[in-house]
Amino acid sequence: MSQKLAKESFRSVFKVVDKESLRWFPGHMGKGLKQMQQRLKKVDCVMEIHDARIPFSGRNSDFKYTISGIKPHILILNKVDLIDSRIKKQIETKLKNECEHVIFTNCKLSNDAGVKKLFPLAQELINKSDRYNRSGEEDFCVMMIGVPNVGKSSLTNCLRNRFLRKGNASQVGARPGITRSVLMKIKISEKPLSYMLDTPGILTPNIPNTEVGLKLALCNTIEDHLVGETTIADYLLYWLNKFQHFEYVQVFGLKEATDDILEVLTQIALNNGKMLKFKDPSAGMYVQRPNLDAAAKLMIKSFRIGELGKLMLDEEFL
Ligand SMILES: Nc1nc2c(ncn2[C@@H]2O[C@H](COP(=O)(O)OP(=O)(O)O)[C@@H](O)[C@H]2O)c(=O)[nH]1
Ligand SMILES: [Mg+2]
Repeated sequence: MSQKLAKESFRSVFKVVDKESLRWFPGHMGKGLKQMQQRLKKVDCVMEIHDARIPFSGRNSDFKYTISGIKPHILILNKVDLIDSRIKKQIETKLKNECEHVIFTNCKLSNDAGVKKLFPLAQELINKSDRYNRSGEEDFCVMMIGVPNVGKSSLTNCLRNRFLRKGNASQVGARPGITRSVLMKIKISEKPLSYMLDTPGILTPNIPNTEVGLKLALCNTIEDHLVGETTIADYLLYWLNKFQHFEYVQVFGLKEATDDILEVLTQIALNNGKMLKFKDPSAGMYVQRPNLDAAAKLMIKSFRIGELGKLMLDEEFL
């Protein structure tokens, strides 16, 4: 059976057996959001960071009610190294009515073009804005926000390092002996004097349905154990088949594309020597079977490090 022919035999929807297990997050942010709203008052520009593999899924826009139309807002799509660069323009166009300023970044790259653009853009937008309650302040202040694991800390470090590399040796964030928790701001530019809040704001992902939850889990934004590795791996397989990304067949050493997660996990376990040994009382001897949980972890990892191709999980929205 060829991979193309196999398409008809793949699942057309992804069914999750245990609906209760899908309550991954409490639906509200409560105290965290209130604190963030307080901090937002002290900044001139909000840098919202999200994972480029899910540009339309999982973003939490609650903060917008505080800043909408008041403070400049830049949407940063990080981990751009993991998607096909040819679709960047399409993503940007699609997001235009939500956010005018979209920047793609790769924090793994020193001197990344997107990272370089960020500060000049923020300064330009702040200069154009009326700065609301901060018009009396001379220094600029920026805050980074986003859901877990999208790269807030990495980007903060990139921006800090860029500034330090320019020969600004003794900056607030670079002095040894100062505990991070005491630091409130990191200087990222001298002229105009600009700071970034040291601790990024962590948003709770927005999960309107199961598929968004599973995409967020694949991108490591929800902890794996909350969803279950096998469920995440099965969703990945479903998604790869649905969008005809068959690189996995070769990567996992399969004979052909399949919709059967047990078949895939068994093969991955065998390839990687992930076996469980246990005593079979009826036979009175030790037997081995594939460790499917370990295999599921390996499968998810393959996706996360880009082994299965440059994949953008929101493909259906383009
Ligand atoms: N491939 C890739 N990985 C990244 C990038 N930026 C961050 N990461 C990785 O994503 C993970 C989460 O990053 P972190 O900065 O801790 O995210 P935070 O939770 O938002 O602060 C880490 O393993 C980083 O190494 C990027 O641009 N590309
Ligand atoms: Mg962090």
